[in-house]
Amino acid sequence: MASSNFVDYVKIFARSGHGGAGSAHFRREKFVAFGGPDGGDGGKGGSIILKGDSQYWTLIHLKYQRHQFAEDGQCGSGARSSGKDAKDIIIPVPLGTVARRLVETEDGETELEYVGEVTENGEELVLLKGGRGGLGNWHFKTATNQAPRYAQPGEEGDEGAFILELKVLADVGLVGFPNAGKSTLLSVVSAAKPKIANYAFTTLEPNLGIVEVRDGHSFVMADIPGIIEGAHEGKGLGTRFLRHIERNSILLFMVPADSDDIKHDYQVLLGELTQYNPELLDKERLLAITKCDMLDEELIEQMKSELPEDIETVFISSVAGLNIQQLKDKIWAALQR
Ligand SMILES: Nc1nc2c(ncn2[C@@H]2O[C@H](COP(=O)(O)OP(=O)(O)OP(=O)(O)O)[C@@H](O)[C@H]2O)c(=O)[nH]1
Ligand SMILES: [Mg+2]
Repeated sequence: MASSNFVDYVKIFARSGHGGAGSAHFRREKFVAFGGPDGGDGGKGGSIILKGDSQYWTLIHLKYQRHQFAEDGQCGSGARSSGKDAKDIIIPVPLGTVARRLVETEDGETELEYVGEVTENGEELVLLKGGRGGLGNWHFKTATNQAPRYAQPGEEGDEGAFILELKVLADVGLVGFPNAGKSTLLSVVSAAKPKIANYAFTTLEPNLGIVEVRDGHSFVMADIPGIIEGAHEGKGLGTRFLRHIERNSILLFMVPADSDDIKHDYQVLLGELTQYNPELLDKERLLAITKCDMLDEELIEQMKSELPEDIETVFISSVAGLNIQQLKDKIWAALQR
């Protein structure tokens, strides 16, 4: 695959800071025979936190910063002075970032444990909490122990490996074989400028565009690489890109008008989606027959009797601008349901 700037999957190693130790200090002053305990508390260790930032669209900034280590809290000292808290490490991530932690199971396998996801600007997700600082010795002074030599140690930090993955947040995802005209549609309904060409797998990474409907309404469309029969077994580019449409509300299937068997093509696409994740079939679907400028009216009429029954169908041509507004309206209406 061509090298790509669209980094939607990174593994990072992170460590939060230890808490600083509490101090076991005793006050010493001139003319004061027995100074009391005055050891201050330790500072908090730095946490590792993801923070949603709508200025970011990829995870590429983490590709070369896989190690994220926070500092330890400072130790407490005399005169009840607390050690400084270490700074948290705040990692900006695009909206739609999902974090999972690599954990080892009892039988030595590694598993991914869901930590959470960041979907809003400014939203924070703590990956690893910094250790609490220990309490200084003056906290432990009691009636029977006026001079505790004990102070609490700082709490340990934590470390681990995490997989961060970006799931594109779009309203409608385009599903079709290579060359179906997906990118061309995106290019005519939005300002996006995806690469378009008359060969399979022109699109190697998802493209997003904002589609204006009317009355100032808009929705986000995601153009993803084409799917072929057997994609779930790794054929073509496989199905890894399907994760980008897992959270789309609507799937727009696209089959070109020169297909030999529209019903069959639609079933194959549906089958690949089912193999990947059957829940994808719970989503609302629309079917666009693309490139209708290549056919005359008569053929289109004939085709109408050969369509799959369970899906609303629109005949479009991105090149000729045929029924594009109608398609946008149908998508918008479906999004309102
Ligand atoms: N005649 C005609 N050709 C079209 C139309 N839409 C797309 N095409 C052509 O079909 C070819 C494939 O278009 P793309 O938009 O790149 O197709 P795609 O589905 O994005 O393909 P992949 O990225 O490879 O999956 C290009 O040569 C387009 O010019 C249309 O409405 N009419
Ligand atoms: Mg394309």
